[in-house]
Amino acid sequence: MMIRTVATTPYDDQKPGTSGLRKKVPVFQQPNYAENFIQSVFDSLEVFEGKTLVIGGDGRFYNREVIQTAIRMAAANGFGRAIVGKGGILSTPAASNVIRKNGAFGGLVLSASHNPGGPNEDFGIKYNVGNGGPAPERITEAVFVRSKEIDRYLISDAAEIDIDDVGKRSVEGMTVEIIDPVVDYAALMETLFDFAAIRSMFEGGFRMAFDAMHAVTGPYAKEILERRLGAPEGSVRNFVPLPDFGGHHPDPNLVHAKDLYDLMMSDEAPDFGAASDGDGDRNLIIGKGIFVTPSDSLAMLAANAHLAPGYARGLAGIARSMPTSAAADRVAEKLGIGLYETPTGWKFFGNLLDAGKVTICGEESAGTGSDHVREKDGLWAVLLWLNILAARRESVKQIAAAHWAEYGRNYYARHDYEAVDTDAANRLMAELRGKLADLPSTAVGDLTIAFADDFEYHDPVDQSVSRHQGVRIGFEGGSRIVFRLSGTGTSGATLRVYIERYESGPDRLDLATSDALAELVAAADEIAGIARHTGRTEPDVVT
Ligand code: VG1
Ligand code: CO
Repeated sequence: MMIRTVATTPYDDQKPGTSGLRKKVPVFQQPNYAENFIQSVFDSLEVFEGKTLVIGGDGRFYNREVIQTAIRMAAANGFGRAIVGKGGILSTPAASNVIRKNGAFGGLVLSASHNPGGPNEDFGIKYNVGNGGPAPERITEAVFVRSKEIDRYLISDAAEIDIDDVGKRSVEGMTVEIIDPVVDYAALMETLFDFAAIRSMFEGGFRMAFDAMHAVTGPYAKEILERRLGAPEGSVRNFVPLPDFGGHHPDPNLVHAKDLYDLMMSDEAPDFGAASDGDGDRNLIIGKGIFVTPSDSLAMLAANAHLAPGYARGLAGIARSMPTSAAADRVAEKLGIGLYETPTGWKFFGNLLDAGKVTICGEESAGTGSDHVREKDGLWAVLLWLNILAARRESVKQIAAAHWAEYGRNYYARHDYEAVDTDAANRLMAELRGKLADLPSTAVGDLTIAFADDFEYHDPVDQSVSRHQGVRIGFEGGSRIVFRLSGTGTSGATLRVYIERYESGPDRLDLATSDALAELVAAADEIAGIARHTGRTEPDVVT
């Protein structure tokens, strides 16, 4: 075995986005592409000599190759120990837990999350820091700077490392510990939730369908839901992780988890339906006959969290990303706790969680989580819902109706325009930003604009400032439209338009979302010129 210093030349496109570096597999397969990025990460960190690095991924195509590379590079760069999920598998929240539990220096999570996988689809690499959460912007910016000047990387020429058997090996003096990816995570869940109560609910005939979408949560859900909680075999579907996710997008929304949605709306619907994404950090919640928007789910989970043992002490505060609806704000207000509004991306919650300012966090993009790890956590959200259902002995529909009656309802939808021409998308945003000052007080149809700004976040813990995080248009009466460009896509640009309207009248809690939002949808096009700039008259995905 020998450590080699390999000369390389920089790539200019290794800028981490909302959640790490994501590119098409053929881009990652270019000579030294993954190596350059991993070395740029290592070169941007403080001293880690002898420390522990966690390595895992969501099992997608190219995962195993990069796991091998990452282990060899970690050894060559001086890490003392690598903890690797068996088969190269660790869900994102499980990786976060392994980092925290072992006091690791950090971790590499190989995933492109909800993006499709396969030889011509997406791959990704993300670095997480010692608190278990995604690296803050200060680090991701340093990585990008480094990636543009890198001229060498260090790698061991060790032969292929066995990652398929639990146990310890050694590479260049670095210990490689292959661990079961599920055990620690399942144990953590048992400390948070009333497994006995959920188990007896299943014994009483409660039924659920969990769609793992052929992605990483399959083995986790099988173990926790079927083996430990006693859900009948077959409750977890599509549970075998596949490198191409069976050719589907492992994105738990109403488009890509349509089979589950159709089941939950049918006469054969079980009591509860849920799904998770490629790397296990997102969740979709559907009750019998009712889809719960992620924004509403955050609010309902926050309002009921005290019913689970892990949160019986109450919540310190709630954080949500800016485009997420204000439903959680009303819960925070009632509980008399803080509500924090952050930019899109889980990395912005880390400081608030570390400082003990918040207990629960959420994003409209199907991400919910708490201070148990520093990532959003799909199965955690499913288990908290199950715990609440077991404690309240009511249906999802009843819980939602009671919630809306108490707090009012934030009708909400996100419209995505995918693979839009990048220049056209940038022009749309630039034009919008250019006229923000003129918008307040102007009328759009029957609506009047109350405020218009470009969201800027001042982190209350480390005082860092993040600018240009999305254009917000607020209307008199409380409705809101947000425009921003995605930072996770790999082809062209994705324009996201987030639309929200609040209603509290008892006779206005049961509208169809599309009807409730129709006027705002028209206003969004009028204000931003979506069709004019992009040539699109309909969104590709509505969630
Ligand atoms: C999207 C979501 C964001 C989420 C991010 C990573 O980012 O909007 O809320 O945190 O994906 O999720 P963007 O920049 O495309 O809007 V995951 O589950 O893809 O790691
Ligand atoms: Co994800």
